[in-house]
Amino acid sequence: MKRILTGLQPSGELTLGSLIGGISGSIKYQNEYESFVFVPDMHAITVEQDPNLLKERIKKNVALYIACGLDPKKNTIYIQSENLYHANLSWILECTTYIGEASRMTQFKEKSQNKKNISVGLFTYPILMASDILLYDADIVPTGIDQKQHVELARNLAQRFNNKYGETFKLPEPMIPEIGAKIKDLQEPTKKMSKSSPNPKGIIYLLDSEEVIRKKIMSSVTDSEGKIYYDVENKPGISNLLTIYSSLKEVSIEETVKHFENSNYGNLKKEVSDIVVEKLMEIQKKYNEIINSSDLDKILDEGKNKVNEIARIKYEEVRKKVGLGR
Ligand code: ATP
Ligand code: LTN
Repeated sequence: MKRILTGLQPSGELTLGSLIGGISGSIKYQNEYESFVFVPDMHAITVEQDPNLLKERIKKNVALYIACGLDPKKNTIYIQSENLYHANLSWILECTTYIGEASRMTQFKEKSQNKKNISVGLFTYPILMASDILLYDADIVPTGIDQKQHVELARNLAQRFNNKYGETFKLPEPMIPEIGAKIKDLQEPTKKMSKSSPNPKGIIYLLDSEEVIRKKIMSSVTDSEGKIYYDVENKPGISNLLTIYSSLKEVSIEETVKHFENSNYGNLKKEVSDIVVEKLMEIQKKYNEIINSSDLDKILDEGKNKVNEIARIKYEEVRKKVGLGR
């Protein structure tokens, strides 16, 4: 069975975008593949974090993923920093990476723009990500389009290492979702709905109350044309609402547009609010059960023990090939 692996950063409160574009990939394929899902908490500290908040969010996010439908029986769920081999392999891969290729990572350029005191970790973070992937011989890595270049780097590093030291790593493939690839901010619908964005009015958090969800959707930015059709360029607000509806109802955009053909913006917003509320209330109910039970620690301990053993074997093979130690 092929192995699928993804990491979801605990860098903020999870949003409707994280659900539709992020975690849904692993949920969709959990029956077809052997699935590994982890919290890359070491990636989170490449930028400033409040230690208490970070700790709280790590468990909260795992509980939310499970509440969203990630089945702990079908997925190995773990926390990156609870497995020391990620950082160890990352060092060996850093020594395999050229400064030139690391400097081409567009996400670093974006994230470091107009910022002071940028950490070296933010620069080398794609190499740690390569380690996350290569340690487990992942075949497929589902991520957003923004992460594709990093998966390609992992592939190149694996190839380079294999050429030099003999067959060691599997070459991973990125997998980018088509529909719902980008859920946009409700106030600025040309921008991604981002959990790290400063304006909460445009973002639906998975733990928002019903009242807040309805308020945010009813006051979302649209346009003055009054007609409902899908056109991301010219009607970003309406198209975003249609995408949210279509993703949560699991119907095509064409069917969604047809459903709202003779409707008005008020009605569209009301129906989108209804479906978002229905989904999120269901998720919140499950979340409250999970976060208050001891199951979560059990799941994370099992995940930790399993991946430590897999990673140990891979790391020892690599260490030996490179000539480290006695
Ligand atoms: P953010 O920029 O919101 O802080 P991120 O994309 O950097 O989030 P993650 O939460 O780790 O970080 O992303 C998990 C996955 O969810 C990624 O594959 C990402 O592309 C996807 N994702 C996040 N937000 C959205 C969105 N609004 N629409 C679609 N996919 C998204
Ligand atoms: N860089 C990713 C999170 C991430 C990841 C990974 C995803 C860290 N390691 C390994 C897939 C595989 C992000 O910022 N979304």
